[in-house]
Amino acid sequence: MVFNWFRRQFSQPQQASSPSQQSQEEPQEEAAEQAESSTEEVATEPEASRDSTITEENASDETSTEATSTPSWLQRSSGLEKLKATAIDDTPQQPQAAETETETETATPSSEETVTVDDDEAAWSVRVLANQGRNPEEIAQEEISWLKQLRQGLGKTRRNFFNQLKAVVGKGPLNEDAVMEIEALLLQADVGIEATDYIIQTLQEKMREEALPLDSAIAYLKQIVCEILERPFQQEGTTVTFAPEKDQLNIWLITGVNGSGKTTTIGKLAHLGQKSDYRCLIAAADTFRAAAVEQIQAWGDRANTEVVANPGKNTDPAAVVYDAITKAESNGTELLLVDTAGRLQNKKNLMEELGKIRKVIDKRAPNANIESLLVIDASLGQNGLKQAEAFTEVANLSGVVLTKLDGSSKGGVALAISQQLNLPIRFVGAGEGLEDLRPFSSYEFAEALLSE
Ligand SMILES: Nc1nc2c(ncn2[C@@H]2O[C@H](COP(=O)(O)OP(=O)(O)OP(=O)(O)O)[C@@H](O)[C@H]2O)c(=O)[nH]1
Ligand SMILES: [Mg+2]
Repeated sequence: MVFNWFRRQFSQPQQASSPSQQSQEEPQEEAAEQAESSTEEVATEPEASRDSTITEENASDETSTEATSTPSWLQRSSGLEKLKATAIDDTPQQPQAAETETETETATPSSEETVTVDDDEAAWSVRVLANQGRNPEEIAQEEISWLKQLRQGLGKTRRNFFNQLKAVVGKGPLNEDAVMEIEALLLQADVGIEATDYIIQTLQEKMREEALPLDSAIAYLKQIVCEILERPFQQEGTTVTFAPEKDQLNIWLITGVNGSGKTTTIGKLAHLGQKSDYRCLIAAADTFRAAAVEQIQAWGDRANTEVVANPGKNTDPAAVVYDAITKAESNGTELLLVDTAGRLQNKKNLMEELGKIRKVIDKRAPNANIESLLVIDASLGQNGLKQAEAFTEVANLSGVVLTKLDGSSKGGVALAISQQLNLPIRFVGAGEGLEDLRPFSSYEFAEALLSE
């Protein structure tokens, strides 16, 4: 059975309720308890029997003598021993079940045979997955690797934030001065004024009720962060899961300013699509830059996906898209990814060209599921947001892909996007490789940004 990465089960956006209405002491999620209990089992295991890396095949042999609910690779992990010691009560509000369970959702990613939980970050990844109700049996190396990567990408911001926060709250429970210092930290992390104001106000309301020690302050901050990130998903007509429909044509138009990571994102999406068993096709509609066709062709080769292109001079990008839709219809393509030229939002003629591409798609494929994603380079901070309005107007945006979270980005821009643009973040990129892009999960992002 093929694992559909687009429909990967993760914690769903909470219903619109303010963190200030929610208790910190909510009962632990069942799966989190399971993870916790597996930690206890790990802790009681003799040291000598622990390997950090074993194959799934070996693992299944072991389960008969171990507790049945926890795979032996998880029980044996030395990294997991530390979970119990480091765990704070930061479990989110009851994560809900996945939106719609399909056959593919329950499958396990299976590109690698070996499951390794050999360090704190892998252990952290397992805990984050278990907290979302994931059965440890279903967790695979690929998901652990991705979460580690996300956490590493946000590592600098997280460490800065924690060290400074510790210094602030080391003096005692949070007070007004401490809140002001947290405000400065948030602004430095690119969270933006609007989201920072909201966070600070919500924190202050909470503090009027009770003084917060560090652990509770962090747990509460995570709730606020999740609430902000999830708000755009609660608009009418916005789905939580962002997956192409099987056996239908889905067209995703990828837009953004120069160098934001559009072409790279298309390559990664095509790869994710192929892995998730969709028939994919790429339209090379960046006809502006001489080397653009070659570049997307190279990504197509890497992702094992055909590219429709017209390498001639002064080719009309809308004509390429037209041809690509014709091809997609004739060969049963399910996911057509349209690469476009980078353009500044204030370049009128280029924006008009993009508007024309969108119109051709709408007209030529009225029955397709059409989505339009703005690729934003996270390392640009607030500057990356200025483009959005103009792109929304001409391309009718339905979401954002946030790239380069592994670089010098501070990560907080995700909050600014959600608060200021009210567009759902659909994917995050954290690296230049084929595997370095995954669907966005607000819970995982908040954990990666704010877990010590
Ligand atoms: N570190 C890192 N680099 C990335 C990521 N995504 C893209 N890049 C790099 O950013 C640069 C620009 O990426 P492209 O995909 O060519 O960007 P583009 O938006 O298609 O650029 P134009 O077509 O010129 O507008 C390349 O060097 C990519 O390798 C990412 O998530 N992390
Ligand atoms: Mg490009």
